[in-house]
Amino acid sequence: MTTRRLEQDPGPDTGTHRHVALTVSAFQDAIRYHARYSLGKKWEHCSSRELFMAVAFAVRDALIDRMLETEDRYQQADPKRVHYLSMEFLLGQSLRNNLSNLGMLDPCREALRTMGVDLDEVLEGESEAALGNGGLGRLAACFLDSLATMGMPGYGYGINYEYGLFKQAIDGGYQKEKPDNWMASGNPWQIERPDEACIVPVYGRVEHGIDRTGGYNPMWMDWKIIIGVPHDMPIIGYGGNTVNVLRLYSARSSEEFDMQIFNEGDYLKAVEQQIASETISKVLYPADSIEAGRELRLLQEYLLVACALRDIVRRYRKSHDNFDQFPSKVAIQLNDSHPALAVAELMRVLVDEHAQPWEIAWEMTQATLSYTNHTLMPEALEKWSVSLLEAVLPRHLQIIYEINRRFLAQVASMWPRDYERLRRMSVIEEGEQKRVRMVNLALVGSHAVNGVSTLHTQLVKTYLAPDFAQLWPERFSTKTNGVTPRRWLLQANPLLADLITNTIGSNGWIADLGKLRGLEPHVQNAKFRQAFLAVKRVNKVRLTRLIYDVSRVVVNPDALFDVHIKRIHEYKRQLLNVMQIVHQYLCIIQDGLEPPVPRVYIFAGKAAPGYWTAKQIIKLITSVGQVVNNDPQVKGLIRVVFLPDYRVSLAEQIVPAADVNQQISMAGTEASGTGSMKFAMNGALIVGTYDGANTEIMEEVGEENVFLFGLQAEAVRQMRERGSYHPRDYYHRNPHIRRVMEAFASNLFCPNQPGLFRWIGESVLDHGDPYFHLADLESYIDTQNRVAQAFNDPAGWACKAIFNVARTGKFSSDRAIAEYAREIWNIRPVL
Ligand code: 26Q
Repeated sequence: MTTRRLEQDPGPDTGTHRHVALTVSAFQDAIRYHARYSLGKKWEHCSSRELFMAVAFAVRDALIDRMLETEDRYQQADPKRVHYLSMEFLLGQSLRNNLSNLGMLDPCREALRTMGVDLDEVLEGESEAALGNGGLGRLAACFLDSLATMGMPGYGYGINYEYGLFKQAIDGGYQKEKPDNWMASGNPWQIERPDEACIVPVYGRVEHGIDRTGGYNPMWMDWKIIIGVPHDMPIIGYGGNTVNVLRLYSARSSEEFDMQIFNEGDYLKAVEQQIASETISKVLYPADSIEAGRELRLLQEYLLVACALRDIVRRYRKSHDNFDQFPSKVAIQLNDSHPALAVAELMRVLVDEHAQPWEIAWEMTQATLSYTNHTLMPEALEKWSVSLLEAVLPRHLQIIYEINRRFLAQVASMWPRDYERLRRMSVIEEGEQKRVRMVNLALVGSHAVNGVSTLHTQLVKTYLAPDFAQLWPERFSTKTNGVTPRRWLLQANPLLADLITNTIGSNGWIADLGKLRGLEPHVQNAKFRQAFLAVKRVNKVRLTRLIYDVSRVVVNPDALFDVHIKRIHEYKRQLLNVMQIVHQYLCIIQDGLEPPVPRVYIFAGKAAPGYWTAKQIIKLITSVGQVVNNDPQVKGLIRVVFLPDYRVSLAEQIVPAADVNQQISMAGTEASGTGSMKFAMNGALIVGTYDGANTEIMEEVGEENVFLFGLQAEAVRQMRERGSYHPRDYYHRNPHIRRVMEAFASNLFCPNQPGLFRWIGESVLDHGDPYFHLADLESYIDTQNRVAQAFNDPAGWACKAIFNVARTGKFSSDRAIAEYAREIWNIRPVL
């Protein structure tokens, strides 16, 4: 009966519609069809997972039509295209997003309902594409969404890891890692294209030949071969008019090459070789900072770069018979320095394979490439030993040396005899182990370099690459991160989305987030504030159930939900949060001081498997939770929960239910932070330091609607440089701080494992507290007290929360992509 209404549903109002949305009955037919002919079953006999596959196949058909239409449109217009190279794409689940962007969420729900099936259960049957560690990979996913939404010709290039980021279980309070075999039960979104496989030579040696004209003609010989097989994932924009492609490569062994070994009769060796090649795309590296330097990682990076560039050049050559227009048709964005080998590979392709003169090739390379920096932490900056590169990519090493020779000559001509400067700027780090600095390679090979927040860009220019910023000031810019409001507001928080649309009187905000400002006049309306708080309450009740299901802790949905979810890292200071919680706990049980509002502290996050301290922090959080949650003196005023297996879909459930979110990295360490933006859109207030994008969020939403505290980056740096930070001074001066530290030493939280948390005192008091916990603890405690006071006034709190929603337009990834498109890529929508 709803069919007729849905047939007339105009869908999202984003311009012209070339495609007709599936009606409810057409949807049912498509699901039955795919259950039968793609899965070989009657739909009535399908499990939730199988129904997910059937629905996904039905949706995929619609995506493919639009993908082919989009490519035709691009062929016609021959626009400049951007290619986003990233070792990580943290997509999460796709079905809800694809349905929503197609405008088919309601018809699909209705189709399934009449078949007696609940869409939400079907959605849960999808395994997540966790092809990333955190911020950097999720940013790439948001950017793909925005590119497609804005009708921009943009392609993602990445690795099709067979195993995504490990799954986290909590066992005895400790993290246990389990493999994430996410494609084991099939992946309906990927279209494998074996006919477009890319042959990638590695290892071997360079023969120094001379060509017919007497010129130098290096020959890369005796290489081994890896095959990169593309798997295309359609990326649909909001409204469904544009479907771009994310191309992920799987490593396969080369049968022809292995045939030689087969013919030589060494069958086992041939199979071994085959397995070794296929290992390359087996697993995502689970560390987001600790330097790896491993050969397998290098092969992964090269696989991505070689396949992507081959594809880009091939497509360009289809419609152009020389390279004159290459930089005006092709932009390539390097997501951090991980794909920086693209600098050497593009030079190799142009010079060795397409006989371009070095100077011309270099101009084109620089004009094509641009680089985004995501971190200042020295241990996260990739450097490859020259000896490893020489073995794996001998011709690339040669090219890197030549790039460096010419570059340093240029520097030397500007700053004669400034050998220190040459040493700092060189792509090659000298020392007992010579190493290639991937950041310097990316800087030298790009025409544009950007940081991901205003503060971060400033720090890149002053501390990470001051010499480069002096040499090429015009190349540096900031592109403050953003997140997609489709996934993080429209889909994650449908109740708030509906309230916003009804209040503003239009859903135009979905593709133009600045329109959320239209909420501001309604802040004074008590009815609206109540409706807003009611939505938040529903979301909190839902999270309350989830918390009980996964951790058996009962929490009060009327308590303040205080959320700290992100990778576990010392610089992100989950430990500072725990110190504050312990302080509150001791205030209750020792001083009889009760906080003005009950509070639930919610943590989630993964620790890199080799990061001892991060894993101890998880154990600390779970241990404090054990004691606090079971102490009758606390009377339920404090709850501490650690939700296992933090991932995109878990964030989608937590973010809409948060009252405040913790963004408390040591100032100067978090490049941007994007979680904060998702929270702000969902009406959660930031408790944060003057770091990353926090200051920019404050500037947008208003000082009175965030809680910022602590030392600023400049102060931290000075204290570090001068050696003037002495954590023991804070310990001796402040009895509260002393009491917290003594609690860790006293085995209060580890009665059965004495000494378990002694490392905290050792790190903080004996080893100088490298992340300045004690320096910020006092102002943090004050701030958290102010938060509790403010939460006690629901009307005042609702105003603050609503201003956060209304004023976060800037933090849409659409704005970020518009800036990249205009200022770096020079691309335009093709509508
Ligand atoms: C390096 C070497 C070997 C193996 C892995 C890596 C590696 C992998 C991932 C190094 C770093 C990463 C990820 C970094 C990251 O996520 N950075 C975050 O990027 C976000 C988007 O710009 C920012 O918001 C965060 O502040 C930043 O921490």
